Amino acid sequence: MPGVQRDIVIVGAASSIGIKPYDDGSPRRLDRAPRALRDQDLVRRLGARDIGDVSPPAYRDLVRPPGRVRNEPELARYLRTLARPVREAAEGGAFVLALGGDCSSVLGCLLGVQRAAGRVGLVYLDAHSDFATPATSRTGSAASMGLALAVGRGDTPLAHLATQGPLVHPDDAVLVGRRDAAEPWYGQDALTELGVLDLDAAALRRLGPAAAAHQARERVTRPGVDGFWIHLDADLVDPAELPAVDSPLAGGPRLDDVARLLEPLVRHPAALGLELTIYDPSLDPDRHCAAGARPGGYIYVYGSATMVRALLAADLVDELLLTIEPIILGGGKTIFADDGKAIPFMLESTVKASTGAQVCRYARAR
Ligand SMILES: [Mn+2]
Repeated sequence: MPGVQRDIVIVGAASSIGIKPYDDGSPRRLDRAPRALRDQDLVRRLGARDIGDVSPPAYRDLVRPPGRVRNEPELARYLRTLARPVREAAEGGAFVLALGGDCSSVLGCLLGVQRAAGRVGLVYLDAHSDFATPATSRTGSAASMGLALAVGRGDTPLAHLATQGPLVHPDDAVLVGRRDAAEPWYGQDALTELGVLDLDAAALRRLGPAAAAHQARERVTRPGVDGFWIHLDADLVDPAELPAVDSPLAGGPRLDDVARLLEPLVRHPAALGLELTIYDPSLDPDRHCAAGARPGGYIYVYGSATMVRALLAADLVDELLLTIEPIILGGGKTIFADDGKAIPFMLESTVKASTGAQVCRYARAR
């Protein structure tokens, strides 16, 4: 941003109370994400001021209350608490970087910046619409309703956190990058009906990241809108690059395209801040996903089986990410040379995408 340097304030929204537990019934550990991200030297690299974490009350609704949001009163209390430091930082003119946490933290951030700035717009970057209501959500996770609750949709106090009206008017909101067409319970049918601009994954591919960012920015910087907030769910990034999320969906943009999408947004003077959600360090034991956000940390090479085979033969591969698509008929190429030499790899993690593809990460055993 030429000539303008803004302070960055980092706050940890270290909470998982807005999202369903793991399959074993224990609460998710997204509360560990702010620490894992700070461990990547984030504060120093951004020259930011770190004001620490806002921690939530204990997880109560391990079993979903029928037709309701899990941990509803706890979450309302938590979001109001999170809003305070966000408001203070925004009032001081800083760009707020909130490290989540689950997607419900967008509501606390919006509450904070709305109090500081007035009428706020919202750019919601997510693989999912998060437009379910407590009545229609499959999980009872407020995280599956983040955008809906922000624009006042749903019969719950969480849709009415602001003193008057919704946190964001639907006309001031844009959803970018959703690819959840096969999962109608995210409430996507109501997006256009309510007036939210819906730039889905196909639109994002067609426009390219720079033009999509431009359209989103037009929407949230119209006269009368005093500033805007950016929500970034880590699951926007293709799971081949960033598998450490709870509901991965194949077919997303790569990290460098996400950076191209973000840059014109975060650099705009009306940008109030950004919250990063859903990154789960317990699905990323060696922190390679966290490190992926770090320039120079890794070199990623995408290529055909032939290219992978050549790199493997030269023993230049530290890690293999294989996206395995189920097929009924057909063949394939082997990625290993047929010289009989073993190159040992260990399976580190495996994530099933909603399309049925299996994303497996192997590390070279040395
Ligand atoms: Mn999502």
